[in-house]
Amino acid sequence: MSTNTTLHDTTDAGQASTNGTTTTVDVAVVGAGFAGLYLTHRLRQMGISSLGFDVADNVGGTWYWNRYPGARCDVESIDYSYSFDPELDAEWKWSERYATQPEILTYLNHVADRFDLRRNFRFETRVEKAIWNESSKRWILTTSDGDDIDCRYYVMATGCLSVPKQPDITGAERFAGETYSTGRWPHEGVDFTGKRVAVIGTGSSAIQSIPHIAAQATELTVFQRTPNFSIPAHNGPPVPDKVAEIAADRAGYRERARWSRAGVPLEASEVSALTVTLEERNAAYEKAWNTGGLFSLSTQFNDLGTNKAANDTVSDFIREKIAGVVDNPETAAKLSPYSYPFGTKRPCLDDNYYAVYNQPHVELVELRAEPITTITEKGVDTSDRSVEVDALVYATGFDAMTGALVSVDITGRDGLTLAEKWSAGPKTYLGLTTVDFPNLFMITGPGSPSVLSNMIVSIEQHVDWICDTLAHMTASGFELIEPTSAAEEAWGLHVNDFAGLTLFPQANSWYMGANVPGKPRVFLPYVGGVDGYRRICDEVVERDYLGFKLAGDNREQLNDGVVRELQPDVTIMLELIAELGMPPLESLPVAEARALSDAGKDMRPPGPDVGEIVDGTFPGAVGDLDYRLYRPTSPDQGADDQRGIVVYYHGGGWVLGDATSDDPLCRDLCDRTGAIVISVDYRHAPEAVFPAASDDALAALAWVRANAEELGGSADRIAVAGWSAGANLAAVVAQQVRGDGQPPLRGQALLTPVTDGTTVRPSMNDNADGLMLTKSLMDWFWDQYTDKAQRSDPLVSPLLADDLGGLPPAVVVTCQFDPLRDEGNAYAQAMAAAGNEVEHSVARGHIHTSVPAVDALPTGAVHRETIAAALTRFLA
Ligand code: N01
Repeated sequence: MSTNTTLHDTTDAGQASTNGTTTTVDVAVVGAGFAGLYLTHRLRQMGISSLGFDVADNVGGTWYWNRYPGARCDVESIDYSYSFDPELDAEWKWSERYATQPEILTYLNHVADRFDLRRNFRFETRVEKAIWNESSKRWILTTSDGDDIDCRYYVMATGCLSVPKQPDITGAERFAGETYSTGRWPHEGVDFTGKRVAVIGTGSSAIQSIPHIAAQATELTVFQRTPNFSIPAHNGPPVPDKVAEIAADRAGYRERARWSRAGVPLEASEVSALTVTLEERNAAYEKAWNTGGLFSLSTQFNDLGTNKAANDTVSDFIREKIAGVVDNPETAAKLSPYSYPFGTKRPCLDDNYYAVYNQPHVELVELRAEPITTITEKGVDTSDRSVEVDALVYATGFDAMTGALVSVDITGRDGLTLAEKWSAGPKTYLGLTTVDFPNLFMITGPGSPSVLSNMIVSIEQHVDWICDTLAHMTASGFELIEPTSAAEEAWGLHVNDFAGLTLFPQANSWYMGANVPGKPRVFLPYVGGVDGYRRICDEVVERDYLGFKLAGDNREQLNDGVVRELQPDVTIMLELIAELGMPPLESLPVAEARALSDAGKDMRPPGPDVGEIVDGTFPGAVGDLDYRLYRPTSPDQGADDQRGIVVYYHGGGWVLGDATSDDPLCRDLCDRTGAIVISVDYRHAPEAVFPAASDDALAALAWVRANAEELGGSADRIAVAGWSAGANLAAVVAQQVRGDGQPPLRGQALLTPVTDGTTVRPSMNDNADGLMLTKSLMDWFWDQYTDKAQRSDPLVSPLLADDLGGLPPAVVVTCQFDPLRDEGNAYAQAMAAAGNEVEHSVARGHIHTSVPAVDALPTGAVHRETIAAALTRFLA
């Protein structure tokens, strides 16, 4: 076969051609584990030639190497198996709920035999280097046997936990006894009978192997740096109910797994752990504990992964279990994790792990109290003692997710190496591809659900996506694919934004790269779920490879763009609201629109507690109006012991809402600033049209100024604030009271303000639909409140005032996907240009209604803090 092998070379499907020391092939694959085997099978089915490489002498990947005693899968084997071939799936019977390593390896060998996959692999061969050749548009790989591989596509199917972490302990090389690493266990096994053994590490590998080592060794010393949460596996035969469920509808079960959150069909709770009684909670945990399994405890409530207080309840439950099993209370305390929330480091599944410490020949050394000073010829020295041993077992984990990818010296375009590109953390598009490395694919790479999911489901999804992409490219005359920088950058932000919604970043885990000294601390997997992620990958294809450049001899396609730009919690909220199927407000009579808008108040979180809430009335421009005052609990920061006051105007397009409608936001502002917040009502349109609202807004300020001391605040320290139409009123008031002889306003805080009734700016059309505040709703608000002729009046369009000088300092927050974004931005810029002090930020990924959604949308908090910090400064 010549170098111009085509993708549809079905006559020689799956075969590479060799010429001297260069082998030419369409796809080179590194790794003969679950991913490499399935990829090879699919490529052969498609008639695409492939050649795989593995350092091992046979298939198996991570299951080839991890042969330590007790090694098992921690996802039930029925789930942790291929689904691509229904006959294979139906025929294979697992003997245990959690298969042992030998059984999983037997399964992979069976798959390799059944589909005759080994002939596409070179074993005992390491890919050492890979260099992109820009002129031939091909990868050139150098292998340990001296051959070069010339390939169009290069796929790293190298697994996420395949490169053991080097022992980073002083003196490791000095030890004269037997040394083992759980991740590279001898094939012939190890007999510890009659030996003194040390195990360093207490992750999954240690927790699985320790009971087995203890059963043989005369003395076992376990060196623990961080205790782990471990759950009983309750291993046994496969769970009969589950076996029956799958047998009844195998295809349906597998499909549910593909569209589940973790790659395993599970019932998700919709209940917060904090809304049930202690008894109900513990009954749920007890049942889960007795069921066993990785997901049993974590799925009992919906907020264990996102709310620390909720998480404390399950963490306490496990700590009590540990105390109940381990006889010595001091040892139990050492085994109890406190430094991170449950689930933020991968929990372990065990078989009588904690009970091992009741055996007299097993000792736990807590390294936080007595660190290892050095390994010696005879054993381990800590700050307090020397422990002599015959054998030393390193169960110290892996350079996870990126280690295997950068262990090959991969050089992309312009001499850039992958290690250099990722020196501050991995950058990928979808965890599948990376800019400047065309035609390189990663299976379950960083930025994909990978290790947070059932790996087999995620592997199959990636292999299918890659193969379908190759088929599309061939059919369309493309032979080069590479993500765009914008798509990659935005994907990184999205992955990070999602992780930030969870407790994961609170742990120093291998998920964060924190277990390897010097590795950047970045959350590596994608936490948005197998289902959400699959939807995104499918959408990228449906939108014609959004975020990718494709090229062939005669054509090019650049479809730059970002697949997920909204903050993940905003997306979830929009999906939930869409499910409610509410009519557009502007399609309703005003009274019904108000009723519908008010109904939402009961569904939202209440916001933080404040010291005191007082409801009352004040004289508006033509009659009494309501106010609600929020008094903080925090001590006053003011020099004269009187608090600053924020006069707050609610949102609602001059039509909806009242003094209580932004209650959570007012509580939040009060709590964050320590100021008194007074939410004042104003008359609404269409009953009271322009300029009724701004007249009342001015009257409210006058009343607060006149009664500041009585209200507990200072007339010298007043700021105005508002959201949306309320921010419009705050801006108007700030202009109107310039130089009125009263103490000047200390500041103005404008959240997504309406500023200009005459101009349609790009954001009004870009964000016209579907994001809560729509263009048609905004038009409706304007029509209720003003005649078209009135809309250039600065009393409703503050941006159009002739003079913007001499205004109080301002903080302006606008939202990226808000129809009002550009007029808010323009007002901030115009105020700054007129010489005012202005702090302006654009809330990335937010919509008009998301920043006020206190406690419902955690990603809005940072922007509320921006406003609160500015107000605090203004009022100081
Ligand atoms: O590795 P780990 P693992 N001095 O990183 C400690 C999968 N897996 O091989 O936490 C002293 O979890 C380290 O301490 P600390 C599974 O996803 C699955 O056990 O960094 N101690 C930790 O205690 C799992 O999560 C299965 O403070 C040192 C331990 O070594 C992942 O693989 C079975 C140290 C490493 O724990 C990794 O598990 C096995 C030092 N210098 C693995 N360096 C199943 O399917 C590290 N440690 C069941």
